[in-house]
Amino acid sequence: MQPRSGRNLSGSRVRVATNEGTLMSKPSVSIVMGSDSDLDIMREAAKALEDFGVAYEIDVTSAHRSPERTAEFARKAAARGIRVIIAGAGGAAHLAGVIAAHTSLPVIGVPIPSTALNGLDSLLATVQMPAGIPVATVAIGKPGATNAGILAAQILALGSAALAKKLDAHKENLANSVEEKSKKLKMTLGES
Ligand code: RP5
Repeated sequence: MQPRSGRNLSGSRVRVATNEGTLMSKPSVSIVMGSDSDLDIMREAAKALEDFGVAYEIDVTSAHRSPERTAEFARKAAARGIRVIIAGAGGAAHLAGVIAAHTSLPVIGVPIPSTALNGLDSLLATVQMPAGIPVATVAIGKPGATNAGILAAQILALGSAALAKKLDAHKENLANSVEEKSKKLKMTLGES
């Protein structure tokens, strides 16, 4: 894998692991969030992409506070080589939906639990899209952000056998970890 560099939210350069394939040689996933206060959760999507060697970019844009910036980002993303967009927002979470309205790229929405309603508001705002403009909405918070990263990798894997292989290995690792837990549990309970 070739390490590449990108920029994090504070503008510092970060190293991003990439694959040899064309799809992975420059950021093919864009992670955006409504506020820098969402970063703690959205970082999990970035980590998942790093685990699979998928290059990504990450930034802040808001459906409400910077509507022009958000629309421009969405309209230009495909031409820049982005293949999947992951959008996280909290509260009246319209970011993923607004982005989906301006692009035909697949958009994955991550509901952020950032208000007194603990993410139920964000979940409903993100998932309840009108027919015609899909947003693939994942679970609230960190598990959802992780799954957003994995789902983005799965979409890209349709065109990359190497990435598909990594995703298969991921599933095997999960199954193995359950076997380990089962053995441990039985030992704890004195059954083996
Ligand atoms: C949303 O409002 C953001 O996605 C964030 O989850 C929430 C709070 O934003 P800040 O007030 O912390 O900037 O638009």
